[in-house]
Amino acid sequence: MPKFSPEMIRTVALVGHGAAGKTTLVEALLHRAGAIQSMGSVEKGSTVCDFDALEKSYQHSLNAAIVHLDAGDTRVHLIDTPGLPDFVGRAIGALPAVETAAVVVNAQNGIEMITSRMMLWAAKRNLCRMIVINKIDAENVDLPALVSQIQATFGKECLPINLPAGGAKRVVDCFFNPAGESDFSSVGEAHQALIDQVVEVDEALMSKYLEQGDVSPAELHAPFEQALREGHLIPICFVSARNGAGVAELLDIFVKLMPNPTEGNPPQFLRGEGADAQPVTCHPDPSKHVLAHVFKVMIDPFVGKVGVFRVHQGTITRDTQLYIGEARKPFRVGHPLLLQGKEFVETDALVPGDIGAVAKVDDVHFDAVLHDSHDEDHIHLAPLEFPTPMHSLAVEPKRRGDEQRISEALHKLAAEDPTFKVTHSAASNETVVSGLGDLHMRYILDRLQSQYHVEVTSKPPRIPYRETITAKAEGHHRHKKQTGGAGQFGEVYLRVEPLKRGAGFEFVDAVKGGVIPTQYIPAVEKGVRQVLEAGPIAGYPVHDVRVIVYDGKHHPVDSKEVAFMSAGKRAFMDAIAKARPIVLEPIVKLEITAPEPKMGDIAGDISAKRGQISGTDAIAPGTLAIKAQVPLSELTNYQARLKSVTAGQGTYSIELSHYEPVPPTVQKDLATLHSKTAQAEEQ
Ligand SMILES: Nc1nc2c(ncn2[C@@H]2O[C@H](COP(=O)(O)OP(=O)(O)O)[C@@H](O)[C@H]2O)c(=O)[nH]1
Ligand SMILES: [Mg+2]
Repeated sequence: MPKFSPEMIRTVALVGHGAAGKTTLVEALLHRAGAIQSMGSVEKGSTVCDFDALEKSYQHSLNAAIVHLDAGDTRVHLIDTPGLPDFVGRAIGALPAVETAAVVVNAQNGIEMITSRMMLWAAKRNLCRMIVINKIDAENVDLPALVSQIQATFGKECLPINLPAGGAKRVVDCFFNPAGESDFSSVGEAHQALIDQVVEVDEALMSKYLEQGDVSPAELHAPFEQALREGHLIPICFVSARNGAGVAELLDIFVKLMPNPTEGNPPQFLRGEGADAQPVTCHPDPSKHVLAHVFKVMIDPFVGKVGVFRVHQGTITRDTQLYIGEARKPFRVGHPLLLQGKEFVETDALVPGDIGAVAKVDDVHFDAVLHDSHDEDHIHLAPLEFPTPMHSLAVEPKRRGDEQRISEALHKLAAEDPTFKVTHSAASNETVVSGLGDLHMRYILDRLQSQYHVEVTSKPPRIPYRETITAKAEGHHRHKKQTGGAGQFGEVYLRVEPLKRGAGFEFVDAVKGGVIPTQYIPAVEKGVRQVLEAGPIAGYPVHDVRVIVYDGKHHPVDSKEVAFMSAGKRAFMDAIAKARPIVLEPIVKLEITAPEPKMGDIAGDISAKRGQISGTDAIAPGTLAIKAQVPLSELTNYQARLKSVTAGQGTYSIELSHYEPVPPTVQKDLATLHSKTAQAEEQ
């Protein structure tokens, strides 16, 4: 029998902006629960969660780290996530593993970029949310103002569940407790406000409350969970990870108030893809079939591939045979493992709510569903939305002969990180790596060197322009060759039509009466697709085009695949040339956070970069977020630019928005450059 039933488990991801104190807080919670003897520190590189060599040298969490602790009869799984914008993919990835997102706010800095993002992402993922205000011990913090700012930003459903007391040396509960002394506000009023908010989800309880003036904590439990599930209540609590104030109380809140796996919102499992996907009900029941979701993959040179998963249904024991996704080959779990930072702890069984790991399973991959029956085939979790990696570098080996090793290492790094992509650009023959920012890229290059012992040089890649057409046109080509023996013959008539931006490519076979025999149609399509890779104007991929092949001719002896391939290719090139082709450029959503007085300069700079400002928000007193749409090609080196404009006080993020035609002068330059390169290659 497993020691813990799902009702005795809590799962919490600590999320929020970098330096809010999440890693230190996990340390304090582990210490409080007796899981570690003494508290480590981020500065000394001695915490359980920031165990990676690069985390120690950057003094920032770069990965999601998983720990567990036992508080009385309850097991609490905690996920410490990185808060730097560049590493936010690993925080988003951890959300499906938990019932509760605890958004940690730095009392000194107030609401920051990742605070707001995480509040939103956690809500989108249907998680119960709470806000933990940390560093209440620090100098110059204005906690009443911060609470008002939180309520103004995230809504009046954000309500204190405890309050600082004794000059931020401790906290006083306001949920179970209707009276007491606090540093500001009033315990009585906070208690009242909480109950008012909770009873709103339960009419019967509401009338009872209005009649009798109070309800017992026991009666409040179910509506409290419901209010959390519906986002109708977002409790705020106070801690100092440094002096320990509120840490025991926070643990108590996790145990007594936050949802167990049967009380949280159920995971969004689906069967089938796209619009046909059907929701699959999953029960946090240890006796049913296993359903577990891999939310993190680590590739360790010594342990091999490690998949970290959350169990949502069923029980995994030493003998369990598991399948990965649709794979037909089961693997044996061996010993189920729990994680404690870098340590693996063997355990007997993992039940719904548990976060565990399997090591040395090569096929395990990020976002995989593990199951123990083919009834669970084709099940996957509703896809997560990650920011699109837009920060790219073209990389080249420093030493000749390292190409293969570098490519393997990069693909391993990409398997661990949903916001890191490796692509090979055929147009420019470049290996391009993309991530969320400069720091992310530096981390990848550091990992290449420290873990995989390969070095690369890097430079800005070519901008991923696209080509498309703006009019319908006809194309024709007759391929005929008679050299010695058998000839080659194929003739193709086709039409091209522009498609909606982002629609991609469509190939329509409208040939009647077998004038092009069915077996040659794939060859025609293959020829057409060759042109898609490198367009006619400047050699960029062609997008958003429909090709309709409607007529042609064949020859009973001389028709061959090569002939139709060539005819398809030439006919398509013929059609594109007449279809008023244009070059498109990527436009990104740029969001900059900076002190208010710098906004004038930033806005001027954006206009000079052909950008358009779409809005500004006050996100904290004195700090504005400015949103704009700017061509990616104008943002090469923007990090350095923003640094000089804001004296190092600005941060920004970019995300792909859409593609737009380039100005005619740019198109002309790109075409000239392309024909020069093409000439140079021919010589
Ligand atoms: N004064 C004060 N400093 C803290 C507290 N918690 C963490 N810190 C410091 O804040 C910095 C960032 O902490 P860290 O745990 O790495 O934050 P994370 O990025 O959210 O994980 C470190 O220098 C910590 O020592 C706290 O409660 N009070
Ligand atoms: Mg951290």
